[in-house]
Amino acid sequence: MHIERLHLRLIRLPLVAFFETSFGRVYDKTFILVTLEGEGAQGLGECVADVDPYYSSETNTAAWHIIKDFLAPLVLGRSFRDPRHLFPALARVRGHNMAKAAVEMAAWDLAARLQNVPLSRLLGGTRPAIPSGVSIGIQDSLEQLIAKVETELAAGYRRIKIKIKPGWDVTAVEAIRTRFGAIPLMVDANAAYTLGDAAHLSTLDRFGLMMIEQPLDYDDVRDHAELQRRIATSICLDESIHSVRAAEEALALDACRIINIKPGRLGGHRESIRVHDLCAARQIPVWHGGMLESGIGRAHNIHLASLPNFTLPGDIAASRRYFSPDLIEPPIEVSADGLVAVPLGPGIGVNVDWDRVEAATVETCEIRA
Ligand code: NPQ
Ligand code: MG
Repeated sequence: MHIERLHLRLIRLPLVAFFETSFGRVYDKTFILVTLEGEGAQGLGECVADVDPYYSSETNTAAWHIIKDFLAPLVLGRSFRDPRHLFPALARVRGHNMAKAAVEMAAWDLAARLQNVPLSRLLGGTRPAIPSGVSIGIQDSLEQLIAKVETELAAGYRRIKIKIKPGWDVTAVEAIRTRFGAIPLMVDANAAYTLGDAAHLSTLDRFGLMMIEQPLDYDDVRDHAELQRRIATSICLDESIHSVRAAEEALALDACRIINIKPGRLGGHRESIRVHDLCAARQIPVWHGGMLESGIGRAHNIHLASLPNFTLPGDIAASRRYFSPDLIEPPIEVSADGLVAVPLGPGIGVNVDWDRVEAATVETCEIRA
């Protein structure tokens, strides 16, 4: 695959409802869409960096600079026999995994289109549909939270995740258990606690949660290992798993029993597959996280989540939970039994509505070999 042109678009889309985590509330989503062109075809990648460096250190402004000034020169005018060769070709640039992932994933889409196969085939996907869960943000009241859970269960989603923070944790979980009983339920703290909160976090043990996601600091492994020794609920790591090596260290230290895979955080599909395979070899289940992606990034996630060790329902829900309309037509839907079908067309296999993309674009940049 010869890469001849790279195009960047900064896109802003309103969210259908605000989304609040322990690090803040957002009303819209701004992201970079990367197009790679070569041999008469195009591949698309969506950068999951945010406006603010609050989930991770990466931002859209930083990613734009890194892609334009450092990653583009490493791929333009070059030929790659296999999209697996992209990530190593970007290794001179330290960090910036979300910027790298956007370029790497566009190359995977381009490779799959050139071979006229669905992306899942190239990635090693084995399942025609994936189990879907939802991530419900912090609400203004317990009544609103209960109403949201009710809506999502009725839609068929296979597990509920709620965002927690100090002051919105035990009471929220208790309210859900009281109203809905033994539904598949988990919590995500986005690093809002410290090891000093271990006794408090252990009070969640009585609720039989599937897991608690990233309770401690965003780059911590050691304290999570200590916390896992002190609580019964399984820890799942998200933010801390930024590389294959970080995953190896977390598993070696028993810092978690489950891992959340996000290709943006790991540098793309190749590194995600490596973490997937590492976990499979150690009987550690994985699931696919979400970053409020548009239908383009969401489609990439669906293809990746079709690999066999993504056994737990992921944060990959229907388009309509986030964007109305989405950038793709038809949008991604969930079936009444909580499954999302893996697209069958070439590449990511979704149909982009370019008029909507144009209307939502606030800045562009084109670079040629
Ligand atoms: C998580 N996502 O698992 C993330 C956090 C998150 C669906 O829970 C803009 C960019 C907004 C990135 C909101 C879900 C975001 C974001 C939440 C990431 O921790
Ligand atoms: Mg998370």
